[in-house]
Amino acid sequence: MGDWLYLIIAIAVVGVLTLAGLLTSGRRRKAAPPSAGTDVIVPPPTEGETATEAPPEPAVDPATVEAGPGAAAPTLERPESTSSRLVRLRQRLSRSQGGLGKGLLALLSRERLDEDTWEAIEDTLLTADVGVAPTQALVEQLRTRLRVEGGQAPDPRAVLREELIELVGTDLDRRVQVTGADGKPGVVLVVGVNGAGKTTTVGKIARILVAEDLTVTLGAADTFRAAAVDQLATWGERVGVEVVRGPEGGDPASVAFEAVKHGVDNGVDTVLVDTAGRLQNKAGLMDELGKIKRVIEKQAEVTEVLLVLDATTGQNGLIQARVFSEIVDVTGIVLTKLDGSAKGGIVVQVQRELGVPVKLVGLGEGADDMAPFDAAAFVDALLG
Ligand SMILES: Nc1nc2c(ncn2[C@@H]2O[C@H](COP(=O)(O)OP(=O)(O)OP(=O)(O)O)[C@@H](O)[C@H]2O)c(=O)[nH]1
Ligand SMILES: [Mg+2]
Repeated sequence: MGDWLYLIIAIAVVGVLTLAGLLTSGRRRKAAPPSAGTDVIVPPPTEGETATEAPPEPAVDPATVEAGPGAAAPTLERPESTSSRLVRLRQRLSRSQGGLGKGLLALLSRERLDEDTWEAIEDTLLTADVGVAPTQALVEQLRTRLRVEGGQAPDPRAVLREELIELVGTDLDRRVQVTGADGKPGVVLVVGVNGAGKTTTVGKIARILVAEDLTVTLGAADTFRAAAVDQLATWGERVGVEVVRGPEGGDPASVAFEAVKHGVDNGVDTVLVDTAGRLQNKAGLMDELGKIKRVIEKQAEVTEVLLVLDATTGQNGLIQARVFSEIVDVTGIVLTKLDGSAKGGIVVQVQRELGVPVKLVGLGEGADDMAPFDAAAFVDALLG
């Protein structure tokens, strides 16, 4: 009798476990699309490969496409929709940059715009990193337009808004080129100095693209630190995006090459390539960046080179910008950490310096805290 009881209990336990297993794997299948959330491991380069710019061989073998931890993630996150993100981030921009706008407005609204007041306006602009030449040009414009010549006094707010929008620029193409031609993916290369926010930017852009129903592959071409690859992999896993990675200390150009090859072979819309942080004065590392771009272009055109600049670094950011643009032909700027800096004027300076538009702004550490840059929206946030 006792034996029977044990047998029945054993059968019941096995039955429940099997059922539970079926349910969880069923849920997993539903949560992760077949190609999503996997890591693609680039085989270590063969001898001598790093020294040449020949496309790394062999191509990713299907056997090396492993199910990464992402495949086991029970649910994928749904990135925030564009409309709700923009409303939220405009408020945040207002919070960090509002002081500048309000300060200027208060000065311009004084009864008498005397020399002291104009000087204070100039100081306010310079403090916000607008830069000397743009500040002088703006003050000159404001002086002319706000001069009371009989009749009615012009509205300082309207004039300031117009002039600021003009200064930030409305005729620049700020779209990020994320799709390619001839059925190939768009390739976005993300570069910048250490800690500027590159990996975060890659992750945030991936989420924006996923929210827009584009397919994405990430290339972890920061091979210096294992942690860097894991950081990117986590971003990918959360939204079911594949990450192509290489061995630690491996050749970043081969990882970039394999990522783009993987994107081409699988017909994805966009390949985003994260790179290691590098100081602009380290020639070897800067050369490596040039190589990464050239090697990618054996597979597909690099449609966008985004330079990530930390808005809190001020003038130093401008020096970086100049050197990076000489090496890789920067096509757009991502200004990060604007939430932690009142110096939004850097937008004006860096665009002048490079002749390249600010295309995206980072406004927080949250996963969806990135917005496309728009001159009018920026100025409106400034003026509150
Ligand atoms: N507040 C704020 N923090 C940000 C923003 N963007 C990035 N960060 C933070 O900045 C830190 C560095 O970001 P990473 O993306 O790791 O920077 P990185 O350029 O990839 O760094 P390296 O790979 O080490 O060169 C992280 O703590 C991010 O959360 C932003 O827009 N606002
Ligand atoms: Mg990084």
